[in-house]
Amino acid sequence: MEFREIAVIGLGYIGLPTAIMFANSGLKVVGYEIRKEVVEKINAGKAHISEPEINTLLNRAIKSGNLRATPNPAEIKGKDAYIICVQTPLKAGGSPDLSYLEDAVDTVAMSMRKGSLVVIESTVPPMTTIRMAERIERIIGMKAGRDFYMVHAPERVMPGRIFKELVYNSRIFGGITPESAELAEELYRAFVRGRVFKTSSTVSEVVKLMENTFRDVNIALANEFAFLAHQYGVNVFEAIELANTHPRVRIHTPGIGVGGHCLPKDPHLLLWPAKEDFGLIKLAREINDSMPLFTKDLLFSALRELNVPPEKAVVAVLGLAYKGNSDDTRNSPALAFVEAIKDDVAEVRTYDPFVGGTAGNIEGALNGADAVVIATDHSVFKEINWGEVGRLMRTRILVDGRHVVERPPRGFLFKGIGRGDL
Ligand code: SAJ
Repeated sequence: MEFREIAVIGLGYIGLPTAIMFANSGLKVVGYEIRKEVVEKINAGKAHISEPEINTLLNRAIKSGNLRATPNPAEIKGKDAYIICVQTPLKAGGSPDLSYLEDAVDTVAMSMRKGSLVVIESTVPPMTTIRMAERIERIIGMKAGRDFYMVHAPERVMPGRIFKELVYNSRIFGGITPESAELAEELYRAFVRGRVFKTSSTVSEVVKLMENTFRDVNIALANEFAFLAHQYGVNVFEAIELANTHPRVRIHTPGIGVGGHCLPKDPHLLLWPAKEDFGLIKLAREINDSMPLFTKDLLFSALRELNVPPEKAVVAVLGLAYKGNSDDTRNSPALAFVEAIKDDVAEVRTYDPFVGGTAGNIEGALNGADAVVIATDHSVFKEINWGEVGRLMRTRILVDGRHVVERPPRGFLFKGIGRGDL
């Protein structure tokens, strides 16, 4: 089938870049987005997410007439393909909230035509794509795999490199039928240069969740190594660097915690439909979620060492984003850390060059402070002249939650996650 006109449902971190790539590859793309303020910004050529190159590429897509956004479902009728990129957050109890996905699938069911290809890019629990195909069958009476095609096509892009990775990363297309996967490859070859692998929709769903669960469990292992390093009096980063000289060892980086919209959530999605599991994946989640409190212990041990009563302490937190050089604070361990200390110290000041904070700059955050805690590995924090800014502080305590500082600056009482050597 020749793909000429498609609709992208949900213009967020993944949907908008994906819609732009298809539009700039020559397809006519209508982006369906329920947030009217987002629709207006996009049609004015202004992206609501920060990603290198996005405004240039968005403007090209809008000016060419190949992309427009709309909140009106009537404008996505009869398309060749529908790409669903909506969020699949967790509910308070840890179970997935698939309501956004179900609403999107219902909208597509009422818009699609015979022969349409429906693609779910969202990260979903295993067996969801099949269930959504059955949902469409019930709504419009067509037969999945015969009258319409359905695929799970997970994304693997890293914020900050989305446009490059959309083109060059390998992709997996999991079809409810082999023909569905073939059609997905034909559609995405409009811009995908990476290798393409085709499989079933359930294998594709499990693969995506395994990728992020693998990462989350390995970060938890690195965090446990850091915990042990404090007891053995070693620098865990030196040990990791040496261990990683082994050709088949790749130990991850310990830190203040695991944030973002993927790793804290995906292990729960992977386990959700399972009747039982061994407990390793859940325990890894608990270890990673405990790291802000581990960092709080480092801070309070430093305050004790210098006889600074916590209730009198002014603490500056540098970094609020969940990862370096990002403005995304979703599930950020830095925010969890601020929450964990704010009722036990006199004052918490925050500064993040990408997010903002209570202080307008580093000096404002550190002036008169007793302690500074690095909670995000923004590159700019690697350039801080601690000799200079230290002079602004009342007491000079530095706690490094993201292995930003290699050598403890003179005149500071330094504590770092995994720095058992100090
Ligand atoms: N982190 C560590 N130690 C590490 C690596 C990361 O503490 O060694 C922390 C980071 O600081 C951050 C969190 O974990 O708080 C997540 O970091 P991340 O680098 O995994 O970033 P994400 O969540 O933006 O991207 C991941 C990526 N998945 C993998 O690398 C397997 C990305 O490719 C996925 O597309 C994305 O999840 C997603 O959308 O699923």
